[in-house]
Amino acid sequence: MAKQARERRIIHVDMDAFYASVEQRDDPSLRGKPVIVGGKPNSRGVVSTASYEARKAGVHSAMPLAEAWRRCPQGIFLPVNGRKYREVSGQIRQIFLTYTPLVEPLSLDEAFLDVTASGAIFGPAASIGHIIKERIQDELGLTASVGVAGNKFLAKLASDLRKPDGFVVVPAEGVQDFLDPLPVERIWGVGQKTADRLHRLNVKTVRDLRRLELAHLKHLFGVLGGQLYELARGRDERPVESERETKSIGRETTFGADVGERDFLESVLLELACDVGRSLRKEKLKGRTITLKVRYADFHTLVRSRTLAEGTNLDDVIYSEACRLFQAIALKQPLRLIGVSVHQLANQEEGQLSLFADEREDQEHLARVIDKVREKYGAQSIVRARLLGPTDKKREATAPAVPGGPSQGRGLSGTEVNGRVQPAVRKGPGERGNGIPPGPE
Ligand code: DCP
Ligand code: MG
Repeated sequence: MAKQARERRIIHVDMDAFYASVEQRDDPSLRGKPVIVGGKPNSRGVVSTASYEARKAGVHSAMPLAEAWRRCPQGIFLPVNGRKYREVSGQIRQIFLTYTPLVEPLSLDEAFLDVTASGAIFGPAASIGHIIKERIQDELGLTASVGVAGNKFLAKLASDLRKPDGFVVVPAEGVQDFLDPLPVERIWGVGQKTADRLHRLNVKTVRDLRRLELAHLKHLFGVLGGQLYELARGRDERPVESERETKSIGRETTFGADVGERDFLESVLLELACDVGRSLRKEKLKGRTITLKVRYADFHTLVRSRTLAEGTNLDDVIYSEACRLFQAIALKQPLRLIGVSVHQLANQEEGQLSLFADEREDQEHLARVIDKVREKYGAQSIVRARLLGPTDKKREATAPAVPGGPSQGRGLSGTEVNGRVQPAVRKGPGERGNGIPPGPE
């Protein structure tokens, strides 16, 4: 095993049936019952999560609610209370931070902790993991599954192995025994397609996978092949990346009159994405989660996020991800607001993977040059062709002006931070929040 993997001590914590467990905790009459969080059974949405009782009936996250109802008619269907789950998530985070500042949240209910340096004060990583699990139970009335290992890959596998209420420690000398019997699907990066190809080679378990040589794996799967080779041996050197104090950077626009034309809305998205990219570069930050927010004419608000493998501060990447999220949203009514934000921020030098590094560096260099030109000659000195389209006229006519920024007169109405709008605060990093990535509304 790699030296670093043996020396580091990483804990992965993942709450059990998170949203449903919070609901069961707060309403004892729901305990032991099949609780399905996501909305009304006859509505068009999907299941956010289901209690383990409902899972027995075959209900799972992302399943249409109508299907969940068919499978589990006795289920208790509840709406998603994003605010409450975010609050609990913040309380869990506070427990983590007692033991290490190196906490990397992956979602509201899941985080990696690097406790390598915490041993002198708090004892071995396994004890810290155990105490965290107990504190979550005692102080918050919820169960968590915890994995403790020498790296992120193994710790996450471990926390998932005995869910719910699991506690699994992978000792440095037991890594291969732990990994070998697991199916290849458990390995990070192995989706259905890769699994099918491996199965055709008669590779079903990690033990089978270790029979394949590095060159062969690379030949078969390219970069992923090299990764599979390493992971099959329990090697993973990705650092735990704690968030900076600045939690998110975002821009949003409220229109003077509601807008239903996609083309126009996409051009607004481009402008917002460029603004967010510029702010990130100015702060020397990159973010991994791109979030799109839309508010319909009736004030119903949707928030959709996508997390990238690597952080970015490039306008094009932010724009294309925001657009992709936007295209998946039905424009059932015109919009009164649209916004883009970037979360999971880290210093731009941190956490770089080498994939496509050259191309990315070129793009980043170009973006910095453009920022400098704009700084010197004004924001309109370089404008994207798309933003010079006929829609520009309409925007001038429909949107209220906010003074003092490059988008003056174009309806940018504020900076959105952690789901809240700060009117007339035009730029700069987000406020200091609790570090929780955005959850569903
Ligand atoms: N979630 C969601 N939509 C999904 C998946 C998850 O809204 N498609 C929300 C609801 C979950 C929470 O995120 O409660 C955490 O996701 P997990 O994948 O960790 O699932 P659970 O915590 O619900 O269950 P598990 O015990 O399997 O971790
Ligand atoms: Mg969970």
